[in-house]
Amino acid sequence: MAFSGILSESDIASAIKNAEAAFNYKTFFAQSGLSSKSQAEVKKVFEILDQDKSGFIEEDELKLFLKNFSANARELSDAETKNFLSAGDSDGDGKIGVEEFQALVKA
Ligand SMILES: [Ca+2]
Repeated sequence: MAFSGILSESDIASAIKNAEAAFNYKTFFAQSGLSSKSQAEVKKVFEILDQDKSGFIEEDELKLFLKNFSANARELSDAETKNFLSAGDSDGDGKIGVEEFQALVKA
């Protein structure tokens, strides 16, 4: 899987299961183990989430956030996506860059 060598499959499975009812990025980052990873590892995860390799995670990519971790996971709702985006987008350009993502994961 995409995150092998970075995150454990069982941690990802619990994080996904917990996000089924309601998604909270802080909870997800903690349960998946991402919040305890190095900046370099977090950057690798960012590069996977940036599906079109634009250098930014845009709103449409954020909506599919959980699907990167499990193909069967649900899409985020519009409200969850907007909440996630506004939490990470500290310079207000409407997308999340790698440094913003690293800061959000460690917040
Ligand atoms: Ca992108």
